[in-house]
Amino acid sequence: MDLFADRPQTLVVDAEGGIRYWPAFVGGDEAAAWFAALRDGCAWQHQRRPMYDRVVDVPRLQAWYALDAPPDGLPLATMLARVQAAFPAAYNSVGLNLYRDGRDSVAMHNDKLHMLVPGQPIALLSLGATRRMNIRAKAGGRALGIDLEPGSLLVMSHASQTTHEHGIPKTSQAMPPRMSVVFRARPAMAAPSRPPGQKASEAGRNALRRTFTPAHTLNRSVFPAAGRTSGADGETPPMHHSGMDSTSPITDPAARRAARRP
Ligand SMILES: O=C(O)CCC(=O)C(=O)O
Ligand SMILES: [Mn+2]
Repeated sequence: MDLFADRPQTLVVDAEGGIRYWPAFVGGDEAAAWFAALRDGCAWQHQRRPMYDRVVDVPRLQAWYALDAPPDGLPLATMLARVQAAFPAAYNSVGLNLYRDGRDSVAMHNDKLHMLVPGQPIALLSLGATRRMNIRAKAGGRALGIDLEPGSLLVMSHASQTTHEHGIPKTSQAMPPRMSVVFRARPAMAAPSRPPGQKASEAGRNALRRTFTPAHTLNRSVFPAAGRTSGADGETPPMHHSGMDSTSPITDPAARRAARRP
């Protein structure tokens, strides 16, 4: 039995709370129910973005919602209330990542600072399969590997995004789907907007659907494995897109290798 499962463990220390990991933040049954509801109910998108001289598929599915207008039928409001109770903050946006199998990943990155309200944390709930996250100080040194269990919560300070990078590497192990549900406080100009006259709930449901390829059009199976390539990518707030890129290219050759399909 993990004696520390019911309270947060500090992984990185800084003046804003650093990076904390709470393994059993919610129970297994609840985590499984949330996973199924979000897997089946989210408007999953399969994004493509330029990288160097190519356009690559982002190797995971993504969905985004404004928290002032979460769509009906998803457990996002309940999840937000649980996160708020433990780590109160001005969360107004949620981004979801669906890793269909071990070939899906997110390259080492920090979340975009200009898309975050200073001082406000990022709260990341994990559901589905356990996947390893690497956390590495930008100053150098060994990466810390943390297995993100279903029902766990990882809370990263805004400050930690200036000092550390994080990523989910690919794995050759057989891997069922895994999801992360990431609550953030976005600056007002970055929050998803809705056209005049559109109801908030409708805007939340349709948030940015129009700008991205719906996952179901790729249609290989329920969660298509088609077209996944490696590459630098990271958190992507599509509500703010001049092109499609959201992270700086990875220049470290080791990190680039790590981002490739095994
Ligand atoms: O899926 C994860 O645990 C990491 C996701 C992430 O880093 C992001 O969305 O920015
Ligand atoms: Mn991130």
